[in-house]
Amino acid sequence: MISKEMEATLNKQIELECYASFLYLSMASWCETEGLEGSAAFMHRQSEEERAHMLRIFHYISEVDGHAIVPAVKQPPLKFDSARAMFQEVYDHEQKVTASINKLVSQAYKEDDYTTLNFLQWYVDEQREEEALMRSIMDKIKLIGDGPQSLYYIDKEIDKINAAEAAAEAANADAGGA
Ligand code: OFO
Repeated sequence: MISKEMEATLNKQIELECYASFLYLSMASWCETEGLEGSAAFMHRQSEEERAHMLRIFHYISEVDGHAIVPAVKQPPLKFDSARAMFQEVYDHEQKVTASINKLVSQAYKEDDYTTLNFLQWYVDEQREEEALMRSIMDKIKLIGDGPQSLYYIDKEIDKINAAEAAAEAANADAGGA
């Protein structure tokens, strides 16, 4: 059983994760229109991950006898100025998600809600990884540059990251991990 306040804050987090899933799906679609196939595949993967993040909270709320709420659909941007601007937006959004998770953690502490605190630990780790990943992409873009001639190379780099992520996930699944 969680407090009504905690239920409301967790439902807000569902909204944020759901928006991230739609935002990254919209980015995937834009990448496809720009011929950035590696980046499109990467964004599709990110979008799926965010949906999984949303569902994890959804099931948790139900498990602790709360009411998980499906949020209203907010349309994300359809176009982006450049690959660099798009990845910057991803990084900014992830930082916003991290700040929101941190607030949830502090609320769980204040309420002595150790079950939720324990549940949130997975998100704390996930956000650290996500931010590091996005920072490394931004660093690569800075190194390569984001002029029209550089786009091909940026996309290849993103494709490599995508392949590495897929391999890590497969290895994790084989090892019986989450
Ligand atoms: Fe779930 O917000 Fe990104 O990782």
